[in-house]
Amino acid sequence: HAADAHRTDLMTITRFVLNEQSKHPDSKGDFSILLNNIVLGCKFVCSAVNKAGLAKLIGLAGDTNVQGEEQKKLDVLSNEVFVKALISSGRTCILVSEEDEEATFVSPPLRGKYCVVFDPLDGSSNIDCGVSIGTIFGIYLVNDLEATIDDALQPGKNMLAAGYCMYGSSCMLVLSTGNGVNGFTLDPSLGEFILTHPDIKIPKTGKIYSVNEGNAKNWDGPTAKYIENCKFPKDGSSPKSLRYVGSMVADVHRTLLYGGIFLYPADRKSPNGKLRVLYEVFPMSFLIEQAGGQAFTGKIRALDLVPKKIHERSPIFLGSYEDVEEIKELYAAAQNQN
Ligand code: P6P
Repeated sequence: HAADAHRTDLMTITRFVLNEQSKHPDSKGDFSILLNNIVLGCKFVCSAVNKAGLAKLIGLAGDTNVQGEEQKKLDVLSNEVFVKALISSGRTCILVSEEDEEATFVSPPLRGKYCVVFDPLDGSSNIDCGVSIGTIFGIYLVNDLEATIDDALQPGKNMLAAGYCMYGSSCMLVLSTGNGVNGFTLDPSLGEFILTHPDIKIPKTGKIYSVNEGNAKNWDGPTAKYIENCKFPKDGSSPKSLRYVGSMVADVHRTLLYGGIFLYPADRKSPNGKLRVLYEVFPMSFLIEQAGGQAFTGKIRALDLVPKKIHERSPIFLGSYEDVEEIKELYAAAQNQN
């Protein structure tokens, strides 16, 4: 009856989070309440994204966000939903969103002890063509509730939890609270995320590299050499395949499940790369490390970075342990030559 038990013993994300909580006897459940509000936000956005084409939500909201990108209605909607869900949880004191130039400070009585950094709808330029997009989030503990912006500028290694929700052919939430990585798939008929990918481990090496080859002329030496090796392996092995969606959640999700490496390097055009430290680089690096992989900035371990600004960017190389090790060696060799 094991198979039946599996089918009828539904491990919902709510149950999973409460099980995690029971491992911390002194916990009062604040973290579980916070996570459940994030899950609620993901369910809402999943529904809105799936209806977008019909609900004419697609199209420009007219405004532009702090990144100077045209803001689409779903961006605005998703951001509002997450900000409200996080504040109403009564467990946050600072919110940093990709969509908001300034951090949001939560005042009493709804103030709590967590800082949440998030991109409510990453990859949103892909909304109109139906490519998978996603929400990315990370959670820090804040010791002094009279929080300042410095409480949001913590190194990624301080994160208590990180995750993403991918809105694609199915809606999948991938989460780590520091004890490995688990994947939950939304069952729309139940309105529940069900554990479908327990204890995800990234393969030690992969046959896929994921980068925007259109930036090749701007790459530095080590990146150019690494990509060259992917295409023309010196050891006579077969070349790697290129897979690049252009939506970070989709590219990282595939890397996590199939192995390989995702790269958004620095280049002459963007010396700090394009991806944002707090709510893209850190959460994805946290997950990849928890799954047994590595995340590297070209100089240091990504999670050791200490951001100075909430919308700071960083180059990122993340994925299978051995693949990232190769590019680390190329950067170290270049460093030694200088
Ligand atoms: P490029 C989407 O706009 C995004 O922020 C990430 O989701 C994605 O990985 C990256 O930008 C794609 O950037 O320059 O390759 O189009």
